[in-house]
Amino acid sequence: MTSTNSRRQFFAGAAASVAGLAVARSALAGLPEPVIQTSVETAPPLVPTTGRPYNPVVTLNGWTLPWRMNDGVKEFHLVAEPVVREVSPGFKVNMWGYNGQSPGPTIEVVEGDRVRIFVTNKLPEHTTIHWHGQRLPSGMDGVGGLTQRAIPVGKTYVYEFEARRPGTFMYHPHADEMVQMAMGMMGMWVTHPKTRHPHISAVDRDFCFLLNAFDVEPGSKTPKINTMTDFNIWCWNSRVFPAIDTLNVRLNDRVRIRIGNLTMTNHPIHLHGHEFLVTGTDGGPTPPSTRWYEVTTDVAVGQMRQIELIADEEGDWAMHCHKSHHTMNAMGHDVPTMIGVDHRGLVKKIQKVAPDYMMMGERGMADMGEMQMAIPDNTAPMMTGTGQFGPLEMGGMFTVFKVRKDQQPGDYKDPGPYKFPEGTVAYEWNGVPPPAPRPASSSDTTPATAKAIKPTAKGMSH
Ligand SMILES: [Cu+2]
Repeated sequence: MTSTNSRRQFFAGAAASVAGLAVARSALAGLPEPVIQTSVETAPPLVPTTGRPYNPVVTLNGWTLPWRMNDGVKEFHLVAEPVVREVSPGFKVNMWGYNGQSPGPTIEVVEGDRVRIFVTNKLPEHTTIHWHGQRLPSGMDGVGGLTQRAIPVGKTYVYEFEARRPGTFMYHPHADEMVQMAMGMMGMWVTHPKTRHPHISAVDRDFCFLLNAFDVEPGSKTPKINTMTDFNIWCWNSRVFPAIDTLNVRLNDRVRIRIGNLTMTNHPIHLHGHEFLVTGTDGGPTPPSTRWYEVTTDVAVGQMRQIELIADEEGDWAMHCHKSHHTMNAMGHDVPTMIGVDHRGLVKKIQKVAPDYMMMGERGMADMGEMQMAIPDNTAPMMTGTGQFGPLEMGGMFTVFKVRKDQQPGDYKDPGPYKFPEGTVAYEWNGVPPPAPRPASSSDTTPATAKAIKPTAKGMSH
């Protein structure tokens, strides 16, 4: 640890001796050049050119942070800073993140790698980074006040440890945590096994993403940071459907999907058309004897889940959080249920006072997906997305797992809508209905009745 301590003193000294912009330059001299990325596209896997080889992951609507090798140590440079994230086209949110984005870049290393991470704080307040799930010296755990002094504004601190066990991890601040996570500060970390691991299979595609949530009032640009549970923007990597990229794979690929949850509630993640095994948790790869097949796995707050499957059914398969209000974008929750309400005549009366008034919801909410209602600037429609058969009426934590025969290995491009083979799509039935079977003895066709309790001027009476 002596090298870390002397470095820290060096940076503190350099920053104290020079003023203004020169401070930053001087303090950053000798650091790995920070790599900044602002594109919302899913970056192709970063194949390692230095260090030990591994099979890289693909971060949905994200990217992997390049590093430099310095005397056998992998050096990364994370810059904590305000960023603007396009959550979906036409909806940009002022967030805090790392290296130009929220979430920050994925960090990929190999089990046994010595890792040195420089963290420069360009936020308006102090921060730290906690390396969620890692085995490391206590002083590198990044808990402000407990294991280190928080990184002051404008300063660079160094974290240095060995990536001791393979698995899926996350990173996030442990200083003013509620605010900094509500603003989008988080990232993924993948430690690949150094050799064939008995509980880690080689896969053809390896995806990762974080579940995160924001509370952004429609029409505004900055998340409300004091929200406890009632968030309204449910994201995968700070994107919402249909702006979340699809997971595109080749028929019969073995696919791994790594999911971390840094929201304030759990998310049952559900995949259509395939069964999967949970092959890893926060604690690393699970022993095969403990695995069972599922189609939904609950990812609780602060947890990571790694699922694996053989993509052996061609098609467009929905993949989403099974809490149906998490597959919606910003919506008002204080709206009364209108199903079954006879409002004929009422709308005209209201429109005399408020000419733009529309009545919705009396037949369900599907109208929301069909009509292009005017919405405030800078927000995402509540139910949106269009497929080859019409509106999907989705939003938030939803995307499509696309399995295609002709998706080339290494090709992650969206192949477009699935071409359904003739005669394999649910169809309208136009025949003559057969007589409905009825029990021979029953002749009573009177509908059931219910007694209503009506309020009177005096109170309730029958
Ligand atoms: Cu959810």
